[in-house]
Amino acid sequence: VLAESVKVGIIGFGGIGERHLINFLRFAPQVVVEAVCDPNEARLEKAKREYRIARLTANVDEIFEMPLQAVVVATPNAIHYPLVKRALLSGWHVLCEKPFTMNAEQAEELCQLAKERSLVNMIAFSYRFIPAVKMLRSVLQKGRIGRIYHVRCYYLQSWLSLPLAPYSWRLDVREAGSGVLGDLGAHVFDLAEFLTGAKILRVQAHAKTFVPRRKDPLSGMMREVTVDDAVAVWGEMEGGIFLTVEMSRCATGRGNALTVEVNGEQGGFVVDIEKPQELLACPAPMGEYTHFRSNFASFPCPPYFGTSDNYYHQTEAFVRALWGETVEIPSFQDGFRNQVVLDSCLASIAEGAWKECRGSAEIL
Ligand code: SOE
Repeated sequence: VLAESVKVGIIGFGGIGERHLINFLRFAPQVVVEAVCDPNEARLEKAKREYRIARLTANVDEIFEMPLQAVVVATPNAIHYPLVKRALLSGWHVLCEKPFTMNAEQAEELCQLAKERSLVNMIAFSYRFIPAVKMLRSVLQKGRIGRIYHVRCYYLQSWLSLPLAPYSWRLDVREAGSGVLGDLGAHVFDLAEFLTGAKILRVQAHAKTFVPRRKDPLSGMMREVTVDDAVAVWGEMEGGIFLTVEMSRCATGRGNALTVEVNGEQGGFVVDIEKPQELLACPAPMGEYTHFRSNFASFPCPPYFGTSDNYYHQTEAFVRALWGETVEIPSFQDGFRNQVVLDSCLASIAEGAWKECRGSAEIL
């Protein structure tokens, strides 16, 4: 799409915004992070001091007056939709953080807008770029493991285990949309569909908030937590796949533990992102030798599946797409699909019932 030097802006310069920036630096001078926007002056100061970013602003309106070709939206979830919309209307290519939007209607609108304008559109489903994920996808695409019975996932973190852990925007339903469901579930549901190529058809979800009030470090006041701390989901996927998922930010002892296990007629596999370059596998002929002990063996991922730096590979994919290369990226359509599943989980939590994940047909 773009030949010479691409000028990129980053909106939202928290931890993940900075990580995007660091990775873009590896593609300089063909890609230049021209502008950073964040309401927090200290963060802007950091962008200036440590990365020598030319244009800094706390006013989001100003960024839309700048001469950019692409933008990363790495803000709290609720403002993804208005910012991505403005970016697309400005004719900019977009990499948006997950979860894409606050509901599937918003996601569908952005999807169509990006399509109409033929703009590169990507969602930061960063774990697609883990070597073991790529390897398992390749194995499953070859179809040699026959029918898939189970996709079993957990995504566990512990940063909210302590009741004294501070309040943040991630705990406000108006800013985040949900808790672990959108934050961690977005990755899990994307991986379940990406790995198997099967869609999640219906879900039943159960949520829990363990710590209902936390201290806001900005005001010093206690604030109500309006999102979930933990969510369990089970579901039915295409092909009769039995999906089970557990997610928590109160899983004491866990750092960023995301695993996906797939059990099929002719083999079983486990991806553990804390060991990004190995795939546990039990190929069919070995399956009958379990004898009440699991017999997975570890297979190293070949170098062509990339390094363990999945965020770098994510940026690389976006940059290649900007350069007009044919590269498979998680698109806004994938973000829309994901949003349909998240919406169905939220409805299931609210109503205590199974919910269909409809909406895939309209635009896919
Ligand atoms: C915080 O929970 C967080 O940084 C998420 O927002 C990421 O998407 C996840 O991959 C790691 O944890």
